[in-house]
Amino acid sequence: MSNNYVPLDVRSVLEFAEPFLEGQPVEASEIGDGNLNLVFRVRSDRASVIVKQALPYLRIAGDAWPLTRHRARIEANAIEVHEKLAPGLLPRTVHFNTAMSALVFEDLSEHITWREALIAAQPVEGVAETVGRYCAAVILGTSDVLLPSRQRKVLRRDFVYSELCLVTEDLIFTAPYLNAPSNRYDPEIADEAEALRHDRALRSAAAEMRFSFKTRDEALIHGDLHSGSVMTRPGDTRVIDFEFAFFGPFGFDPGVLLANLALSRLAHDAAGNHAFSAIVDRYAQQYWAALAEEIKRLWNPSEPWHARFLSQFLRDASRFAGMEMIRRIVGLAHAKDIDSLAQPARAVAQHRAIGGGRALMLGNPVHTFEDLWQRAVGEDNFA
Ligand code: SR1
Ligand code: MG
Repeated sequence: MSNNYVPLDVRSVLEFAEPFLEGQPVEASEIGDGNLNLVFRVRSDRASVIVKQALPYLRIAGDAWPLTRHRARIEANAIEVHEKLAPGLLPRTVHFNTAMSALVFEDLSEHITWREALIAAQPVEGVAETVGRYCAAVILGTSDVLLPSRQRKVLRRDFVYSELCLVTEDLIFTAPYLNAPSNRYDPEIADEAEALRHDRALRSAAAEMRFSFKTRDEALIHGDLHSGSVMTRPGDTRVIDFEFAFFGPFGFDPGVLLANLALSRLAHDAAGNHAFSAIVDRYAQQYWAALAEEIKRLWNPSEPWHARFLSQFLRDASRFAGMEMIRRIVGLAHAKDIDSLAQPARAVAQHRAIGGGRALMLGNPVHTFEDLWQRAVGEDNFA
């Protein structure tokens, strides 16, 4: 990696973005969520672009958690693969600068993240189905189901098990079940958070899922497909943020996505916004139905393995969903959907999320999407 790297700021990014912008850059603002990277919007009087730059540390944890900037290269490589399989569903990449670990993208200035729309109870039609089709296309299209073995093995070599995979391993599968310094939780649920560490069945399920995450290199997955990794406006939805991409298990992306929808649903329930809860239920159902439908469309529907493949996929997704729900309550990175609630609603939603996560991880295998969803958001789960 080149030594010519310097972190950009709102002044230096003007010069950096100039070649990619119609007109003279006049203004830049930092718009990132603060977890990992610097993200700037740079404007001229006629146009705007987004510049995303990797920092040499995990921003949310401060410079005490160093990370290489290689994730920018992983993101650029994954975008290349995923946009061929799901054309039009990613932002257009304008440029990748290796030395600066920076990507320049088209500015989706009229879009907001799906998480923001969910928090604001703003319905956006079509988003769930689009994300379902995206998942089916990239999961099947980079797996041995559709990609010829030799091509797949060549592609596999470009995606190492990266440092960000280690971050996921730690934050999702390990830290919530230990007294880890990175954990964060409200005092109102401290007893429940601490009980996770003494729950042998749950710790064993988490260890098993961590092993799956590390060893099942089934498809080139997104690796961090929560509702903040989706940008939407009426009629147009795009998937963003590919730095966590790696060859991993089929069920991980759908599990993470469904978990984040479940957390939104629990937040709206706790706030008494039942009309929007019903909309989130519909999104979750539409997401899974679109994914299953697209799998059928892409794969020979008379393939005898098809039905068993889908059931196994759903079971896999349900267990990863359980892990994601728990870590977004007691781990380092929380779901704003729930954290933005005032008490006591926040603790109610957190309690139900831990219960939903446990039910998904410890219950009998789910058979239908409805089983999965009922466990994730049901009122009668144990916590
Ligand atoms: C790396 S910081 C914490 C979280 O933010 C990312 O979006 C991933 O979800 C990660 O676990
Ligand atoms: Mg992200």
